[in-house]
Amino acid sequence: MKPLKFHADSKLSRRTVLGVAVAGAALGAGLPAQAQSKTVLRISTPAVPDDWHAKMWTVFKDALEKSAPGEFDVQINLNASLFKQGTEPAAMARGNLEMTTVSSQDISKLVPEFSIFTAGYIVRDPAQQQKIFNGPIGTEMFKLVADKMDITPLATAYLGTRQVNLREVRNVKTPADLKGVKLRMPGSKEWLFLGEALGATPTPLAFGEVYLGLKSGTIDGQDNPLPSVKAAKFYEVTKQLVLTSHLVDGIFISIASKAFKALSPANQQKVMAAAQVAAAYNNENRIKEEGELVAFFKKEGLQVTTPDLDAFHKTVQAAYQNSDYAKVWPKGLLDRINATK
Ligand code: KDO
Repeated sequence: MKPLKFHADSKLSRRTVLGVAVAGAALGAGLPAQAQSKTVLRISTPAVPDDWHAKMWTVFKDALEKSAPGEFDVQINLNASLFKQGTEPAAMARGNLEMTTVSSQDISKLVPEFSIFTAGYIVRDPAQQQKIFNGPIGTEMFKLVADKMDITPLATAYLGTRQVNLREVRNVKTPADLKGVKLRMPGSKEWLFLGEALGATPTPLAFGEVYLGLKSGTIDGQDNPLPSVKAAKFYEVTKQLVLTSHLVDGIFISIASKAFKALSPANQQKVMAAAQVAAAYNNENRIKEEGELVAFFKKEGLQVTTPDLDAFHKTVQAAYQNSDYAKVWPKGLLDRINATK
């Protein structure tokens, strides 16, 4: 057997690689034919186990097992244990990963037109988000993704509406009040620009390092939707939530196009249907929980404040309109998004 090589930028552990080798040896040792022909779908996500977009992968796996019994081996890797946050699309392109949820920010690196969905205060609410991505705009934008990234988006999951979450209580009415605040953002320029547009000093950090960053004080705050603030326990190490509602965030359940094309048309349909069931499960639970969490955080002792939303809208929107991002937004797309009701 050839020695196994570790890929420089993957987080594949020795244990995982050896696991594959052992499984291979076991197959050779005579497992039933059906087990040998299972299609492996490796999933990697930074989501923590308690968050809805982590749990939705089990819903995906169960749905697929029901519609195509014994045909798929769905391997769910949470907490960025297989690939680092943001490196999943590259891993998919190399054939080292089959599925993930891709963010608009990660898509924008290769499809700059998509950056319209990274801008604050563009998408209004989760219902509009579903209409946008399940309608003609989604079809056009997902075609760009498939053409330029070799990945196929299957369903749109609502990640939630992002809010600012601070270590120490601060009087935040307008973006000017966030001046000098080291606000953790995920580590790409699209995310950092959002932090800057909010008036803060954006500081890049992977999701898995945020809890400790807040605890130790290397960052002053972070932004995430309320269900993630709960699931990742950020409320334990912060004192305030500022309800800026600056980004109605979405992530796209996606599969590497090569892996998708290798499936029979019937199984393509089943994978797509399972992704949609998973997204619906996430969306329903997340929307419900978002409505309940302010009470929970108050009970936990956090101050929950609402800033001057008009001031935030104006400042953030102006920052994007005057940026290079807006220059590559397809002509008329903003109007079409606004007209989606
Ligand atoms: C985050 O790092 O703040 C973020 O919310 C960004 C999202 O695109 C997504 O990667 C998410 O983290 C993870 O799934 C963890 O919830």
